[in-house]
Amino acid sequence: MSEQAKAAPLVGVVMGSSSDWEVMQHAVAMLKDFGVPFEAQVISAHRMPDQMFEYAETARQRGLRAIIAGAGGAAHLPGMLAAKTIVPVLGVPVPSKYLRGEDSLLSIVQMPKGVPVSTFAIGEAGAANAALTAIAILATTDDALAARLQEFRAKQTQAAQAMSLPV
Ligand code: RP5
Repeated sequence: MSEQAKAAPLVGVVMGSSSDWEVMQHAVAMLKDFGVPFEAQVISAHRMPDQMFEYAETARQRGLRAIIAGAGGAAHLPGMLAAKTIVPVLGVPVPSKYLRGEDSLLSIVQMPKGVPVSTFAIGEAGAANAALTAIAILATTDDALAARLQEFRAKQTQAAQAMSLPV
């Protein structure tokens, strides 16, 4: 088992169904790349409401510093988690079958005032960026992680500067 897998998780990645994994794996991949200890599991708001509440209620005492929650359709998982914890909840709208995730986006982003969910883009970019935001939160008190995040950004700058066009 890797050191990362053995360490107490700092970020929780949850999703409403295993069908969300195709998108949510991009959050997990980013956390792995940065060496951030995480846990990942299916927690369904409407199929596992009691476990969802328990997860949120115990998140802070278990040491989680951010929760990345992905869901599709009537995507109430991030909002309901946020209702039960003060750990920052980062919501990822997963593309849905009929409305392509616009339903997921609107149901996650439109939280009433007082219980925020930080909401990201639909799909892969949102999952990766939610992880990068969790990393940025952790980096406020972790200089080594902050340096890795700076390096990540610098590589993107270099890649953009090296781009050429066929003209
Ligand atoms: C939501 O319903 C899940 O987050 C998923 O995006 C969607 C469909 O779930 P499955 O029917 O594929 O299990 O709860």
